[in-house]
Amino acid sequence: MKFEGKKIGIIGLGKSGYWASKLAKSIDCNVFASDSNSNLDLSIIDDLKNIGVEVETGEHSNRLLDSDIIIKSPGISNDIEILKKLEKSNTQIVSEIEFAGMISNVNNICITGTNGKTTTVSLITKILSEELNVLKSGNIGIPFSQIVFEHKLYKDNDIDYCILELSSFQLEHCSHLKKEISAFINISTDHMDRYDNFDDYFNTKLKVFENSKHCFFNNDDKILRERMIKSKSNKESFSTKKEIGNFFFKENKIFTNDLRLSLNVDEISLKGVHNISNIILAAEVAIKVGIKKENIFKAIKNFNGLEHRFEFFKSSKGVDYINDSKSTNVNSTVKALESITKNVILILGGTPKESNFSEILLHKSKILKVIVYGEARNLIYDSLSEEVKVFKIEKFEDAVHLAIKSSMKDSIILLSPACASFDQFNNYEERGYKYKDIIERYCA
Ligand code: UMA
Repeated sequence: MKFEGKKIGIIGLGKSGYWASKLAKSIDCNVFASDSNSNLDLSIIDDLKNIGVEVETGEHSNRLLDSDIIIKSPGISNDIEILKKLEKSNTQIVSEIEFAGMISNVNNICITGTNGKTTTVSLITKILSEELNVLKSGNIGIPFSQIVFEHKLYKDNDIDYCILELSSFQLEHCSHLKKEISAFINISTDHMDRYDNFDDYFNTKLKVFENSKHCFFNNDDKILRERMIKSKSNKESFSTKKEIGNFFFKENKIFTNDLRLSLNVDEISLKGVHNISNIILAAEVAIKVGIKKENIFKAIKNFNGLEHRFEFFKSSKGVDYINDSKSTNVNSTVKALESITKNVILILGGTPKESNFSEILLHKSKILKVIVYGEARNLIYDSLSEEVKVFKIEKFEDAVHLAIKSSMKDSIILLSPACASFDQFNNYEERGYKYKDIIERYCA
């Protein structure tokens, strides 16, 4: 598509809208960017105005209706008034990812799923970097438009692959993005405030497979497996079991199927049984692009895992501390519990995204006590208190102090909140840092 001279309307001026504006301007489009917030950071507005982008804040005016193409930021719901008007007038609406993909000429590897996307994308990036020139981008926190703009991915370039983490939000209004490889790593309920029902959420994620040469789904995920079989999909699957793919997991080791190489999980810093599946997918993707098996295992061994994701960060006086603040849904907390055998003091709470927490009780035998905090505390108390000891606390800090006070030798304090952080923090990172700070001070 020829973009030069086109009128581009951008909705939302967070990271995605800012970089999409810069990218659109760099290819000589007329750019009008609009954000409903009237208190945006002035340096962002000045920066865009200086390169000739027109900016409005505090509303989405009808001026957007005069656009040839609209680029929508992922966090913006499709229900807002201006988007309804734009749809009525048949204006083309694309996601920021779709827009950057229309301009770039790089090969994409796209990963979606409910939990573990960022870890998997980071691990794939690490493994492929052994032999290739790759970049990571997307929901991981680096807009695709930024990568395309900064590395001029529309001209000749030396980038072999861009590894994109795609959220369901980013897959909306995204139907043409070309992919060399795509993978759907798991599915459980999330973002029900945005979608009408689970199927709506699932089908949006399924779009990851559109325009993709190789498609992988996780055969060990019951829902994914059943739905793929039903749809008679001819997609490839990956699994921790021997019958499928090039790698398998047995007796604490990851093996190549020819049994030539193996890697003991105790040698890997990335912890958690749920991550075995992510490691195997990363290895399958690496095989597909021709990375040597020796280099795959070397990179897995050297990968340190990510902060706030099942992060074992401290061991002191016989107590282990795990920061899993990124766990913002019930399924993710259940996965964390699967990786621990006993004596857990579990901190749950924050802003609830679901109403039923009872799946956590699958692991009740490992739980010494649960401490619930914040907005979700009554909801979680009602779900769990008949079967495990639950203590209700309002403030996060007090909940962490209570967990410390209740601990004894051999206990594990696990922050895996199963809720968003927004009632008491700006984001899950802030919550994770607060947790680590309280514990570091206590242990000092
Ligand atoms: N805004 C409007 N109109 C509205 C609503 C909001 O103009 O009606 C404006 C806000 O004032 C704000 C901007 O839109 O200035 C925010 O846009 P955004 O929410 O899309 O945020 P970005 O900064 O562009 O970040 C987005 C992703 N955010 C969301 O999907 C909510 C980031 O994922 C992603 O890292 C980034 O693009 C780069 O690709 C974050 C996230 O929470 C980490 N993702 C969800 C998740 O992981 O669960 C999906």
